[in-house]
Amino acid sequence: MRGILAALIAVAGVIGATPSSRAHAFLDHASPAVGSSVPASPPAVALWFTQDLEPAFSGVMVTNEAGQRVDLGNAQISQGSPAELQVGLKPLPPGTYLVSWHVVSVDTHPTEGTFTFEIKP
Ligand SMILES: [Cu+2]
Repeated sequence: MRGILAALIAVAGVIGATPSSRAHAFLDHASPAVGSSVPASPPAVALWFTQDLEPAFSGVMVTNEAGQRVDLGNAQISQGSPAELQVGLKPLPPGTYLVSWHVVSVDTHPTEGTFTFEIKP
């Protein structure tokens, strides 16, 4: 038992010493900000992740309350900013919008999530 415990502590020590090797691409922040209200239709949604992204397997979609897509379908990793994903938006009326993202980080780990923002009336 004591041997197993020692081994576990040794493994934990190795993992703790190399945090970058176990990091995945999680959403760091976004514009419009997660859960925020904005006064006018933004031209695009931008998402910044905690790790660089694999362009071929990363995307983002924006839908309105009726579930209809309102983005321009042009999601792309920003040039010179490999941890930033952007997608253009149609001119939008006031309402609540759902941003759904899925990305694969350069360490090949997939992550996904959603958040909403509101355009005020
Ligand atoms: Cu990872």
